[in-house]
Amino acid sequence: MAQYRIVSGSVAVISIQNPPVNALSAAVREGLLLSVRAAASDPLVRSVVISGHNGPFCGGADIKEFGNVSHLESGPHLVEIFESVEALAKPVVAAIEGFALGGGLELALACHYRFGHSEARVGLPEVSLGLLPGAGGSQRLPRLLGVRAALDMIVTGRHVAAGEALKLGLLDRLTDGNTVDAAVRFAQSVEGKPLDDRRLGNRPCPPLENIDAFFEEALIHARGQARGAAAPLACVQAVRGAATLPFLKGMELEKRLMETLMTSGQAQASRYCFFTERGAARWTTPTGARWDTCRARPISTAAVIGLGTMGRGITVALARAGLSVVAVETQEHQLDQAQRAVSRMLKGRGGVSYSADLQAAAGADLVVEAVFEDMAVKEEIFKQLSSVCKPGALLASNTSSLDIDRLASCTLRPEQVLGMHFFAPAHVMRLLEVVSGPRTSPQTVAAAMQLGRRMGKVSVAVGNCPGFVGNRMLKPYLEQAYFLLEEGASPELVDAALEEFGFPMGVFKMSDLSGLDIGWRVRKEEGLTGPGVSADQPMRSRRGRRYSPLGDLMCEEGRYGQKTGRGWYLYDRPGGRVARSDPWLRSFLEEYRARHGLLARRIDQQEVLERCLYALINEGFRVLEDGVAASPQNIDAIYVFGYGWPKHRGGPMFYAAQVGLARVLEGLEKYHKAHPDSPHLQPCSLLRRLVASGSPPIHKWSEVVKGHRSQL
Ligand code: T1G
Repeated sequence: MAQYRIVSGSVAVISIQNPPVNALSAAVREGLLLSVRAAASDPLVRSVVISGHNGPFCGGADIKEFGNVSHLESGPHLVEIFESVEALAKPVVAAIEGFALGGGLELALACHYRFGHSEARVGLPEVSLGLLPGAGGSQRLPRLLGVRAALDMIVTGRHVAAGEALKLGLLDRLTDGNTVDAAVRFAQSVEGKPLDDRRLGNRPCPPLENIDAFFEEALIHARGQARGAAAPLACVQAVRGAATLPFLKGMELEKRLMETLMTSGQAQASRYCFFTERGAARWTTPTGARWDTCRARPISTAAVIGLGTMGRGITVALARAGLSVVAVETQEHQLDQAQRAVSRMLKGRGGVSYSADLQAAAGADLVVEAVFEDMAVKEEIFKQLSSVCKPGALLASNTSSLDIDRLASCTLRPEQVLGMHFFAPAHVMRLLEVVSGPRTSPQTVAAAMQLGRRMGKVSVAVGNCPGFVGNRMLKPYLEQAYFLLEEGASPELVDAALEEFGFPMGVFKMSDLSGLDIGWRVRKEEGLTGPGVSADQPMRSRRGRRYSPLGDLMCEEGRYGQKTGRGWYLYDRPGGRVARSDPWLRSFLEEYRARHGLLARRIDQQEVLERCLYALINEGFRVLEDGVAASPQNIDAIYVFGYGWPKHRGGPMFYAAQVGLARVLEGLEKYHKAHPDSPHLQPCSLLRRLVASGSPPIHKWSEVVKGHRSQL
């Protein structure tokens, strides 16, 4: 787990061995400490180089050990090991290739010198796991870089490329060659030199002006970074300790803060997110074969049909992944605009050609249709693509909810038809729902999943139903928010509750951003809106279930949201971003309630959260029951990476488990009793079965779902 060898007569090279990322497991920690002690006591050794075996230096502490106290307690602690490294009387040089992250960078900070490959990257991403650098990083980094630069790295958790790290003083030397060889030569060159000023633990933190004001500001900024998250605040406190306390006192503070975070529900949720992101890629077919064992068709060329906002983003995402892309738009003016927009987003990078003729898609390995969300228009395009495109070409639709199998029926190649549902902006948002219809082949899904990974997406394979998974679950969430307005809440109250929970944007601000008219168009297509409602269907019910026409009425007033400068909030101009309360809305809601005999009542934030989130979670159980998602973890990956669900809350299904399934069931029963005309509040039978079977942990839910038809 830590290889030890002597090279060039006097240099001990300690190589961390724990593929794939050389994580600091108990065995590695054991081996590392023994090797450091061996180097200290070996009279032949005059200097030491620490490296990572087979590429990466070290990906940090072994996350798989967290939450497993016996593992964490077994083997020496990182703090103890790093103290031994720093105290060594012989120079220790870190040879960093690939990455040095978390505890890996903290190890490098305990070394006296840091040598990096020019392609390497370093960082302290613990905050994204709901933690803080807990092995001296919060105390050593400020002493090396100064408080500002160190705080930025620790609170954001960002990876820093080697060039920047050199400029910051985080790395002492860079090399394009073999990092270990270069580090060995460097180690020899510093043998016998004094080490005291190389020991960061001995160094005072560089002074900072107006320290109280600085950290006050830093706390406000950290609070805004992830509402309700504890880790960013603890990071600020730890760095403040580095700036104001002696090293050992600062280390005690770091230890206390780390212990609090490590045992918190937020760290558990963030860790769960880390693994759900990676687990989603391990899609399995109904026969249990993993998609990455399916022979996936290689995709090197693509065509995008329709160059509106989504089509442009998809074009950029594909080009950035190295594909050559033909971007097709039949409307000339739209084509010109798109060409300029895409070139801007690609910053002049090539790989994209443009055409107004669908025929240009003939040679593509994959075609992504991204035209107007209208089934008739899409069906016509799939009919043409079926005859235009070469045999074997995959035909994907970016539709956000329409029936993939109906599109497949318009072609002679239904097994190569699928959905690739990108999220706006498509070149930024990480989620990709890969939608398979009943006739889509596993190879087709596998090809899309692999392409998604190449684009840096979190690809999740889902089944075919209205809204697939994400948008299907969003519907009851939005519906309950509208009902709460009818019952007395304001958009501000609802949004404040959801933003306090941790969403970057509440449901009404989100609607204003995406545009109220989008949902209005879908409801019109479904015959739900406005004057078309028949006499026996009063304004507030459709097909026997409660319906709120509030969104329709807002659209009839031309209040589409940011794009028209007015929606649930007021903006300073069309396209404005800053939401302000609109007095008009208050009287609009009062008149609406009076007209429909609705008596406004006081609604608290707890009810807002339960009504909106439990309705969404309940639909998630229905999605599992229908076999449209392969696991609760996949649902959570969809909501964290596509819908802004706060990572420190894990995802809707993880959150349900954390709240307690019995409590969610009880809440749904209470609200369904009060609102029997809202079937989304009626507890799903799978939830009942899980509670009846003792609310097993989330990774065991699939045993209760087993036997259900799977669409994957
Ligand atoms: N521990 C355990 N397993 C890890 C791991 C880690 N630190 N990092 C990755 N893996 C697994 C991962 O689950 C996957 O496994 C496989 O390695 C490949 O990962 C004391 C407390 C390093 C940039 O936050 O950012 O140090 O799914 O697909 O795309 O202060 O992994 O194949 O079974 O992501 O090449 C801090 C987390 C820990 C780094 C590589 N370190 N990892 O990306 O591969 S806390 C981190 C990453 C800490 C100290 C604190 C990335 C990567 P499987 P992958 P990749």
